[in-house]
Amino acid sequence: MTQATSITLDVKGMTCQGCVNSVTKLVKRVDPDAKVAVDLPTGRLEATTQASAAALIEAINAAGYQARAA
Ligand SMILES: [Cu+2]
Repeated sequence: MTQATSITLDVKGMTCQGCVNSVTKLVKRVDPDAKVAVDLPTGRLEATTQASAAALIEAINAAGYQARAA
């Protein structure tokens, strides 16, 4: 088991709470145990997770948002 780390991403393309929920679900699909906090105005996503930043970015971008390491 790898240790959970804190990952911060900048996510563009989120416009409403529905987007926040969608992005949160995308992260949890990669790691069901992830703790996710999204700030909609800044697009800042913070996750405590065993997943890699690259895996989260790939999942989020595949859904049509633009994520990158903050
Ligand atoms: Cu939305």
